[in-house]
Amino acid sequence: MAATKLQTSIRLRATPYKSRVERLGVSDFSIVNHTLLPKGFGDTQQNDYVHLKTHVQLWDVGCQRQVELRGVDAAHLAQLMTPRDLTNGKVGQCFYAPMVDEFGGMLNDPVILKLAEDHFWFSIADSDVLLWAKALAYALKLDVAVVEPDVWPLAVQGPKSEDLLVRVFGEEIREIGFFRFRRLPFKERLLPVARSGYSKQGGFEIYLDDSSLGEALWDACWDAGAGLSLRPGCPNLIERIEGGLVSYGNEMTRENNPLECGMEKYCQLDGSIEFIGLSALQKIQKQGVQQKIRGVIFDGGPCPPCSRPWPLKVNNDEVGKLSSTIWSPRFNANVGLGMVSKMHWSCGTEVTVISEDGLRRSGRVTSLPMSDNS
Ligand code: THG
Repeated sequence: MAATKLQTSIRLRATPYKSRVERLGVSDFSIVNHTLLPKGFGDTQQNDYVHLKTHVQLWDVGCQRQVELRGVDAAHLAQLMTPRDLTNGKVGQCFYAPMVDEFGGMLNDPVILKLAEDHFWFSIADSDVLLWAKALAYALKLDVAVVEPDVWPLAVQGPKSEDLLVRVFGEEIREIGFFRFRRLPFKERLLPVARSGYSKQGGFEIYLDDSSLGEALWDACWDAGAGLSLRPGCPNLIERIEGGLVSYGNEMTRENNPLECGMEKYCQLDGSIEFIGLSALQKIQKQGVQQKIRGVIFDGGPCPPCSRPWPLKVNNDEVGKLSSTIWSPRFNANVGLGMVSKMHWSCGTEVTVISEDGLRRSGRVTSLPMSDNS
């Protein structure tokens, strides 16, 4: 069967880096937040994985759109939308934070940037946070502007990221702490540059706030890569699964609560802060959750990435589902992420994975991130 192509349109938004990723041979796209996300440059996930862990990559993650809250009530609205305690946060900090609805169901898992006491960006995963935030601001008559600004993150990931960005922004790059950002000059602008990103290999995210400078920013980073084996890249499925980085819409949806998703540490449930979903989450915490996200390492030869959930079985009983899967060179086995029920979530539990090619593969439950003795 011939491969079908995705037909683009204005509604499926391009990022300011599109001409550059096309020139570098992008071979696959996905859509996140109604925006194109490059998913490959013709090489295998396995080769991209080795490169990411050894060198440095430039990722067009413009699809990580921002929802901006600005005004007197911005801090209040930000706190209403997440169980994570933002009250002692400093300007220049980033917070990985679950967002939940009134039932405690996951709405998103953004990185929140505190730009000023009255100014926040929610750098979102794939759901329409803008509409939820606008509705809350309107219904609660809050004094806050809720907009999607002209901001397009560009990620630099891998062990040589710091050396690369020192060439673009200077030595100050080395002083940025994990999940902190500084505003650094680029072409008459001051761009927030954070030590963060959707990999565990170290790196930075540059929040370009003027799409007309997209090509110039890409080129400045690209040209700085001489001698560093820089390649274009994208979030790598193998590295993400091994690192236990969960993906909204895959590992979790509105059907799940943050306590099932390994986010207890980002949930302040003692009543000291008020947010939408507090009483629901307190009740869930009291009852205890019945499932949690776990890793699974399983055999049976290289499996395809899953396009629907794969059942996990113990003695023919379904005990969970894998929502992301791929072959891992590091473990010389397949790796996956998914919800596993309470009776079977302890590490080392043996499970059978039913992959969509019909095979029954034997595996075991692991903690996250996966470690070499997993
Ligand atoms: N960067 C930015 N925006 C994003 C993502 C990103 N939006 C969408 C998506 N990724 C959101 N999901 C995540 C998931 C995990 C992390 C970041 C965003 C992450 N987690 C750290 C970890 O697991 O090691 C924990 C960080 C902490 O504890 O503070 O980095 O990647 N801008």
